[in-house]
Amino acid sequence: SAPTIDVRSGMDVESLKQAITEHLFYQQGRNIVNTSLNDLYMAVSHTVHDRLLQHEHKTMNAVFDNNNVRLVSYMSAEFLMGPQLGVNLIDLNIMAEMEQAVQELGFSLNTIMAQEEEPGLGNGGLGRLAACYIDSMASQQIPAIGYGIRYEFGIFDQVIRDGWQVEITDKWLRNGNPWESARPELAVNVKFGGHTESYLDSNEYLRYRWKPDYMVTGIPYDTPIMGYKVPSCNFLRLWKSEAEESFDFSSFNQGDYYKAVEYKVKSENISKVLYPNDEMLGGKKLRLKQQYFFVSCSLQDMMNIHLRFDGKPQDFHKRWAIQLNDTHPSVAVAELMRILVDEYHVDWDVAWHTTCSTCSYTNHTLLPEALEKWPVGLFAYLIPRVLEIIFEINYRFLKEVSSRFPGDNGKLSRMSIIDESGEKFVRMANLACVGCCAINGVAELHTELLKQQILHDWVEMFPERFHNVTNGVTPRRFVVLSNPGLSNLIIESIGDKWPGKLDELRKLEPFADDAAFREKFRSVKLENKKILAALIKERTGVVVNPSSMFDVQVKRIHEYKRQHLSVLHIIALYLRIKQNPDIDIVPRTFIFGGKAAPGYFSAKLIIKLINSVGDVVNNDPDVKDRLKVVFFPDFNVTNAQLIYPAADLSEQISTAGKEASGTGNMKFSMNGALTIGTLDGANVEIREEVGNDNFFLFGLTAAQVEDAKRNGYNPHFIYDNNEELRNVISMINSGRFSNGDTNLFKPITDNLLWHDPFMLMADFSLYIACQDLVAETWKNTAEWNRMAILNVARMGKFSSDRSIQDYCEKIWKVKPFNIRKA
Ligand code: 26R
Repeated sequence: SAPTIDVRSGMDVESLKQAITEHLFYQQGRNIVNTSLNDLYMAVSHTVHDRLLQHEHKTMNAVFDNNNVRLVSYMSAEFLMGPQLGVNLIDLNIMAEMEQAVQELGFSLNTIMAQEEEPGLGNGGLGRLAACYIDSMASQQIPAIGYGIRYEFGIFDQVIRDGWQVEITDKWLRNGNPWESARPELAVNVKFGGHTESYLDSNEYLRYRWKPDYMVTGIPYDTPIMGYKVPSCNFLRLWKSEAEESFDFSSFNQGDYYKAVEYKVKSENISKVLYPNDEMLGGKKLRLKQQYFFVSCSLQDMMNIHLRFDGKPQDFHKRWAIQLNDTHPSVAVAELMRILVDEYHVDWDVAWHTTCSTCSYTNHTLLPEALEKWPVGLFAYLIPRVLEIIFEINYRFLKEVSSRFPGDNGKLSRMSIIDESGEKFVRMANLACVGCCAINGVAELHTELLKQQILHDWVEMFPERFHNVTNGVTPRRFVVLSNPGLSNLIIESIGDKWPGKLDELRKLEPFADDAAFREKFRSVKLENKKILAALIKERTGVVVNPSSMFDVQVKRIHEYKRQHLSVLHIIALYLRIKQNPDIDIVPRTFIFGGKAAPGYFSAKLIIKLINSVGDVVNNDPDVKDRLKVVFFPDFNVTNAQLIYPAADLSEQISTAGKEASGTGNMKFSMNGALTIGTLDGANVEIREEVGNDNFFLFGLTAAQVEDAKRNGYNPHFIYDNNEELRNVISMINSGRFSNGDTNLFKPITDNLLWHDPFMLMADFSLYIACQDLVAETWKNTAEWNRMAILNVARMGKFSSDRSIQDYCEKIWKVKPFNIRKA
């Protein structure tokens, strides 16, 4: 019988074709014979978006019909979403149908998907984690909203010119965004500047009100977030800032048109651009405005939702669990107090109980320079009422501290929300710790170090608040979508339940000993490497050999992550070849990728070093193509999806104790790369899971790093006593990689020899020895693939579904909400 075509919701090929054709005509004004690729991408995406909206609508109706659900609010200044079309097709389970529909229209789905400009609204790990978590919340049927900022410009695009990073503005919205819907009817206003006054209300209670200088309007833009093969669909709600319409300048400055335009520009600037991290933000007024803007918009929105359920303001915590993704949204603690106390006249103590019961805080870094603090003066100027509330919170809190720890003034000054050691600052982590019922680190080691180091006082005060939730990543995007070859091989062998239940991968273990399976596994990897090799050729001009070992380090460029340790290894190998051109050496392709913060000079110089070493090594005839060094430009989610599946070796070589968790480490391992790594972050748990024999471990432990520093670490002594290391450093200083310029890389080598805060010298020989073992192992193909298959089989723990279950049980106390049963 003929298919019944349902243009808006049909999932069969005919309906999809019809829907695409109609969107193409009525939305893009094109027909299939004269369409551009982008118009076609838009039409396909709108077709998918229609179907998502129906699920979103049903989910929200079911949730709003049920008075007892607790919703999760995941507040994050960053959501590094990556392209949307592919994952949505997987979640809706219509990849094959869409492939066919598009093919019958005369196009290829891969080409259409490649057209998408990803929303790069994050820097790296923290933002990508937020994206994995909203994916998993939907898949676990946890009713949740992701709240953040709709940056007009996301993380900059990176191009490489003459080996240096150049930053290009990310105009991700220029061709339109088919995934979002503006919801102007849900707009809210946010106050800035001005002063506060007290007054007596009708019951003669002393109250405070805030008379702002101006207000800014937040317009929400919603993007549906579909669960994997479940009917639930949540959404991401991002705020765009605009000028408040009713604000009447003429009443202040008669007809001052230019002043009014200036106000409009100032308002729109708030959501203009994402700040790169690793940059000192001390005086960045706009960044604090961004934080307060999106937090205030989100809390007002959440209160509106709560009131729609007929909730009382003081019962806010029964409706909402807020997760603060690092301290960036931690002003929420004070803003929620302001809303409850000033706007709904809830008693302070009741409001405080509500606030603390609502909020939880995740810490993502131990690096002291990333601990946010804002000058008190800036707070007073921008959000004066919020500062008063912080003072009141602090006053009451410090009384509690001094009664618990009488006479301990050190503790008092360390735990105070206000840093009074010099110029006064508001310490955002302290605000979060005071006002949150749960505090967590992102890997076991990280949580332990947090408790011993930066949050030690807080453990003594509130031991029950501390938890660990080890990070995870979504296998839908990072295996099913990125690596169809491997996915199909796994499905052939153990069925297709694993993407929603990653522990199922354990069933692959026996296949590690099956020579025929290993051969198929090897050939999938080889195909992935060929695809990447072609892309490398296209993007960098470098020709690489797909059968060489792909040794990959992709992540933000940072000294603590030690990309330059890998460079020292490359130079050591190069020297071995120069000293003995016929040496038997395992052919390797070193692939680097990652952005450096625009103001982080050393990180940018490391990029230049990688490219400079590549120029020499790749073109030296003595090397005979046995070593290649590639810097893959513009590492982002789209490129990442092509890189992880093609990796043989994953470099996770941060100084022990510095990487909070890492999540790239998980993505590599799930795709069958072996890891060379230190005992840092989640590496520790990955090794535990995959087995010590299937992980290349090297380097000092976090405790040894601390000891070495305490006992007067002397990098130059190590250098003096290691000939290979001396030769490597001399080669850099000789100008060999810099056309004879002996100064270019001096900042790097001098720092290593005289300071070396990240202990490269201490770990160098251990790393080289471990890399030699990697090479030996690679020579035994069967053994290598056996280990790689066991890595894939044992990664179940690192699905973000497991992380979300942990948050639900330990922290949010929420249960899955099955909309079919509701
Ligand atoms: C305050 C500003 C300077 C700033 C610094 C650092 C803003 C943002 C960051 C990014 C940090 C917090 C980050 O991305 N941390 C990473 O979080 C990941 C997810 O938990 C971890 O896997 C990763 O180890 C950690 O570096």
